[in-house]
Amino acid sequence: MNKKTNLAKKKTPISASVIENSDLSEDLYRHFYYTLGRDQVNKSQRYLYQALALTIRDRLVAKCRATNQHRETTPHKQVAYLSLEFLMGRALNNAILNLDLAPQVTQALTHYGSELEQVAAAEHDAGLGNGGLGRLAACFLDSCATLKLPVVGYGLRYEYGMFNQSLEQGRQIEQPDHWLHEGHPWEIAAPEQSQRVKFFGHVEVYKDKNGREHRVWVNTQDVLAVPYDVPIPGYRNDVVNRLRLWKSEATEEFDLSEFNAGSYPEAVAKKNQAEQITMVLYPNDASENGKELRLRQQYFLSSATLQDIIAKWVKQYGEDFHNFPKFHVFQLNDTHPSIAVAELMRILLDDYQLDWDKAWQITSSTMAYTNHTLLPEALEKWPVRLFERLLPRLLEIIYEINARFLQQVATCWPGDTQKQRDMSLIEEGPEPKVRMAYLAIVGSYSVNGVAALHTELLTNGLFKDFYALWPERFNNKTNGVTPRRWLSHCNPKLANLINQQIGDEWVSDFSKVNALRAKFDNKSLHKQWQQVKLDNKQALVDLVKRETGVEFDATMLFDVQVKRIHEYKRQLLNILHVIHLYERIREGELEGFTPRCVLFGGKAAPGYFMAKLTIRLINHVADAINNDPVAKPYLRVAFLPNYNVTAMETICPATDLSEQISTTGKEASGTGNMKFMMNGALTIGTLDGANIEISEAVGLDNFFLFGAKAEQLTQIREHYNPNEIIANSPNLSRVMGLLESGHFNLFDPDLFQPLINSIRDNHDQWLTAYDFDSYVKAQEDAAALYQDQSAWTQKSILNTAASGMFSSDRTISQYNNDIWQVQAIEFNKAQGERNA
Ligand code: B1H
Repeated sequence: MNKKTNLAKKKTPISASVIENSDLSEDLYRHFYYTLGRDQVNKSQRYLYQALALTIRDRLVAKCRATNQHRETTPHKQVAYLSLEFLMGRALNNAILNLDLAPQVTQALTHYGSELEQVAAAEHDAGLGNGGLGRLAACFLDSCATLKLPVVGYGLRYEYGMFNQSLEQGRQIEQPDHWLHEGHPWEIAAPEQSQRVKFFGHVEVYKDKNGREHRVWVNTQDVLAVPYDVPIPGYRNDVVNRLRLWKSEATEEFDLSEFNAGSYPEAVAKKNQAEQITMVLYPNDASENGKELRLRQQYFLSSATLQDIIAKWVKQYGEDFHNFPKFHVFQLNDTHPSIAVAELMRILLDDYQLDWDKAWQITSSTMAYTNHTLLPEALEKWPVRLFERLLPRLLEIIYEINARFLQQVATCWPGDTQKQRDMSLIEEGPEPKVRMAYLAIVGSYSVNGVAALHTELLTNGLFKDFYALWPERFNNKTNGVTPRRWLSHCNPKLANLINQQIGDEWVSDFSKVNALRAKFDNKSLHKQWQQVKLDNKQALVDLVKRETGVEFDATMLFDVQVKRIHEYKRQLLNILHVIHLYERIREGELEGFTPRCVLFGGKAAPGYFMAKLTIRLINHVADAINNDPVAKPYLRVAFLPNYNVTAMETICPATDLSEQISTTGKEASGTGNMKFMMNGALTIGTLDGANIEISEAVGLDNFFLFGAKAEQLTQIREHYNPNEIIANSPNLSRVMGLLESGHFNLFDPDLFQPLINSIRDNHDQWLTAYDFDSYVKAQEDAAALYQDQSAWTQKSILNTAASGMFSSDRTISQYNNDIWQVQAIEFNKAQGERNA
């Protein structure tokens, strides 16, 4: 049967093939001219971008529908990945890469005298995340689609994403990121699938005619959750998964009741209150949020998502939930959506009248929790009082979960009441609090950390009592990043070179990159490898010049630290080393000096004083050095404002030396470290997070290791005396001398005193002084090696070659094998034809 008659017989209203086979140039013109109503006069890059995005979206929608249908109609298990953050960055180039449309797009744009690079630059980053945790969720979605796994991301459609950062006299200034301002062509709203989410109110108890007690949550103030779907294309495999982002809106009757009472303005004000929920992303990365609105966001996401999935279940299977765990897994991205545990219980108990044991069996065999941090300030605890007011029914359920759980604790540790207090979901004290991580552990069948060391510290530290109770529940899933965005797309020159050397299968099977290893000593490859790096460095030189005015020199060593600004990440240690290099220059200690450009980038949480002061210090030091003609041939320093996903796409291909220098035990994994490694940077780092696995994969000969080890920490902290360390270290004394002399804050005495004090404090958690000398030594090794370009290039190639295991495809395969156990989507013949 030929395709035409086949389609005609099935009466497919509009087939995917119509779109796929239609001419991309014509579609682009149609969207530009008709959908957007533009003509040649106003052919700004922005409209061209929008028209192109819509053109590509047409092609995604068809595949997305086929994938959805498969997911919803075939009786297979699926995963919902719940996350308060999805740091997607730009979508256009990613879609073009994954659908293999670059040649057609380039051709189509010639009619407008435009190039893809300029058009793509008109897209705003979707910055719906803070840092690593949000970007990990985005990489995971790419890998799930590429591995054809039926996984749907669920998040919030924040009106304002991560703030835009600018600098004024070295200070961070935050500006709102109204990323939706010019529209978001990738999303498709599905208002008919909206859900109602309840807040406030109280619980009433009544008995039915059988004498059974029912608890009803009444007098609530409801908010509507409206879904917006964003397509997530797999790499050249016809699968297009979905990211569903919820927007909060006021319910209609809410408005109406007020309106009837004659209070129109009040009604509109309430509407604002409802819409506030998804107004803005909290920019606090791994530190305290604690605000009521944040808890509202968390419940809003959890409730809307669970209701959505349950509604579909009921439509398909009726109210029999017996098999629900065979078909659904909820992966909780940190504790942020962990209220889902109590919410699923509420839905099953209150909306579908399941008994407690049945509901608990279903809940605790569908939830899985990923922990991303050990930092105490990031461990979520919500005041019981807040819960009582905002989510009274959920608090009752949490109390009941806790009561039953504590019986288990009592059985396991008879008579040990301290153990019960330690493990209780409720922290006692003047202001009792719900410990969200404990709720997540108790309610999940899997708990994982994000790197080997991190998981070890969870099981024998933070969660050791829970590990003793349920060892089988705990597992490690070392993070990864997608090689599509973080190598193919962002570093096309290196990707081409790798293709020439080993073929292109690495793009979807990144373990294959290991084949490069055999060529690490190939001299002609060295030359090409160096040329690619030089070209990429030139692109970064241009970016740095444009954004900061500082002139980098592509022949110097590029030393880069870009990530959130946090004390534990120790940007302060890095800038102390920069001051040390400056002192060497000033003192004429130039023997063996390797000229270098040091780049910093990253945002500080708006209320994080020490992080903001660190940004000022970096900028003051940079100014002093960049304005000193003596330093110019040897050292240049810049702070790139507004570091984001798109900036990283230019930064990581151009980096020689990747700074991963957190205090041991503090960085759960890190993922920037992996992006740099893939792109052939060498790492200078501590044995922290995934650095450990990186150094093992590439070998310590190809990694600049320094700093205290995890097992030494307790002892070091016990006798820590930084002033003595400073006094005994000529280098550190000299650096502190210059810093304390006010050289970098001539007009603002004492400006940097809080930073100085922190270094000199016996209780300095970050051990800056302790690690300084070994850091300087590792930096000297790196500088010396850089002077032997052939040796450096060997190690650069070996780093890329050894980065195979840091693909998020590997990570996701492990999530699937060990936790989810869902089957890859295989379109059956009919679906395949519909999709063809
Ligand atoms: C990570 C966070 C985080 N861990 C709270 N925890 C947030 C916590 O807005 N909040 O309230 C936001 C983010 N983020 C990071 O996760 C770790 O620090 C990294 O080491 C890790 O690589 C990343 C992904 O696992």
